[in-house]
Amino acid sequence: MLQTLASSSISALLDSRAEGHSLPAGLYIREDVFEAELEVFFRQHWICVGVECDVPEPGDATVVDIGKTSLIILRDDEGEIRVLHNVCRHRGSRLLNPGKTIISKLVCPYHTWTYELTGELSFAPHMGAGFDRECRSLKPVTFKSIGGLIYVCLSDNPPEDIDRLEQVMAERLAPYDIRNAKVAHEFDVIEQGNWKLTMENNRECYHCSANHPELCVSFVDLDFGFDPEALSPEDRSQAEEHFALYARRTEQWEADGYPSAAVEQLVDCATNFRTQRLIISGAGESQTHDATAASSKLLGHMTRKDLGDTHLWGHNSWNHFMGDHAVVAIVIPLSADKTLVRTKWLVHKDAVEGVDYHLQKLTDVWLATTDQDADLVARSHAGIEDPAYIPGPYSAFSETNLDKFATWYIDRMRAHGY
Ligand code: 3BY
Ligand code: FES
Ligand code: FE
Repeated sequence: MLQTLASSSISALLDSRAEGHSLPAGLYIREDVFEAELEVFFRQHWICVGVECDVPEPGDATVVDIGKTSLIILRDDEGEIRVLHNVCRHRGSRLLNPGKTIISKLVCPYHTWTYELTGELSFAPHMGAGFDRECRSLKPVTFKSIGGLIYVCLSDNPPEDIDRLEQVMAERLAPYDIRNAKVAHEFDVIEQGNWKLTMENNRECYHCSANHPELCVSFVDLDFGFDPEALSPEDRSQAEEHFALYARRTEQWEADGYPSAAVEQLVDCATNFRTQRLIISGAGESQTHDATAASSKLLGHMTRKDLGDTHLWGHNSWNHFMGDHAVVAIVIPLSADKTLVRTKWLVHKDAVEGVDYHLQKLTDVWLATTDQDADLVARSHAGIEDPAYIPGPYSAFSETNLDKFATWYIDRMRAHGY
């Protein structure tokens, strides 16, 4: 009963989670839990909200909404990225609507207060002689661009352990030059499920062979638990084979100057991430229907197609950086049972559609995968809403990262007073 009862405290729900098991239902379905999570995980932690190449030219702007907060990401006249709150300093009106636009100044539709692309207020009619424009700039948002991925933190005390992510990924992402890539395609889906189910689903490939025929052409599962005690003899020998293969490929890539070994910060931390250069199966080049590159112009300064897939997760994103293109997925919770998953496909900025790449080959694997995952998340959420749901055990073979996610989730809720 405790798992759903509206009267039990969030703290009691957190207490009731059994180690090695999925979370109690209330943590996935209750609106009060959802509101608490928006504050803890989407304001007090760093979140990924976009890529620099969403706004490639001065005057390009895009609006991203997270809960009641609306952010303007833009490129100013000097070519610098700015992230500003989408709240007029007069009486609070929204300045821009959601989505992408091109602007020379930010003009509030209400009473035409006008801001430069830096956020400075340059025009405010009829405000009288004593009015000080200088203290009415748009509020800036704390952000970092890590290799072209834009992370924001809405807290006054952003967690400092984003430094490790920055230090590791700046080097790993440099050859892909994501800052100067082009967004070839973007696709939004609203999954009918809780954001944690979206993230859990992404952190395992236990479901892949039964659900992702297109992705399985190129994707090799990455999460094989390696606690020999916990594994059956069959799983143990499969895990040993997997680790041996990874050890060989990783050693070769690293000898060639491409950092590849797994780096993870998944528990006992605020900023949750994991990266590893993954092996691509079959033709080995890219996540396409036949595992060959979709774009003949490689990303950034890449000269090889055989460098696998630099994989990166955060708690609201997952990314795959391959020789010819990258897939960036950003997760924004909308309500306890609705989650926006925004997927972007990036190619070299000079790659021409129809010449260097075809949109269908570029996007079809992840469009299919995204659709399949949306269905799985909806099924999972619906089952968890059923009073018959009881948290079930994670596989020690292929779901160890889910257990780490649940542990991190509970620790972070506790760290923020729950
Ligand atoms: O991290 C990813 O994007 C993959 C794809 C399928 C499941 N997941 C591990
Ligand atoms: Fe923006 Fe008045 S609310 S100008
Ligand atoms: Fe999936």
